Amino acid sequence: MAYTQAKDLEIVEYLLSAEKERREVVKVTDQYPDLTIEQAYAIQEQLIARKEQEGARRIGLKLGLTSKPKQQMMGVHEAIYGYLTHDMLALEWEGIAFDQLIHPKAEPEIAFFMGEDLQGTNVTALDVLQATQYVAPAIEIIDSRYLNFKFTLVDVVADNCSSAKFVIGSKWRSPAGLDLGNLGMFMSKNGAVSQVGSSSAVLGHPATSVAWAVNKLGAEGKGLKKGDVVLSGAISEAIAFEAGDTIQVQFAELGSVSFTCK
Ligand code: OOG
Repeated sequence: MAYTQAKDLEIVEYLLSAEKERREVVKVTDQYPDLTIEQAYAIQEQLIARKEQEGARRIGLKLGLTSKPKQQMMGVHEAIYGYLTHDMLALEWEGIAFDQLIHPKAEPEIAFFMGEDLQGTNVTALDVLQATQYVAPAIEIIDSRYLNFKFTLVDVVADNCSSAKFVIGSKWRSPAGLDLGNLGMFMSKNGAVSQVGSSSAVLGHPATSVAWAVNKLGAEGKGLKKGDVVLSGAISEAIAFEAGDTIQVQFAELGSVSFTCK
């Protein structure tokens, strides 16, 4: 079927109902193969606007596909971004309820807390670091609404980049004095190490990843606001988890973050 803008709200409802009813759905491009990336971002924006109508508040941004292996896996050369809303933030000690999710996976990330507004189209990693008040260890829980977690770049953008939940560790640090471009980390599941990596996997430096997103937003006349949180992108492969599993991410210098799935 040919895509027209008139289909946007239908697609938004399709994705939102999959999320609410916790079921996988066939990807959007199966029905609209001609959907473009720009149209997918427009759908994402309407999806978030719809959540805002239902009481959600935007609290920041998340980056995706920021590592070369993940881009190669998808056959793309670009990162993607989506929005974080207040209801995605899970507290470390509360845990994550499995029965609210479809087929969740955990990713190790570095979170940035903005100490200043940041907007523009020539923003550098250094600008990002100067506008960042704190960085902290984080775990993003992605939960694609698509069947078997399989999709094209366009599909995942429309689905707000698989965003579902995130957990932030309690140790927040100023980025000054940290070698944020090369922090070692490991992610374990139930005490067994599953992934090992370095923050350099995120476009060479997580601040480069945040700068990329700011420049993308800047081209749309948008930007980050003081107080926003930004998840800068996965450092390693995502790992699947189920009820009863505990996931922990331990960073050099930044400390650790963990959650248990109930
Ligand atoms: C897309 C989102 C991936 C990341 O940090 O790479 C992502 C996916 O579902 O794989 O959040």
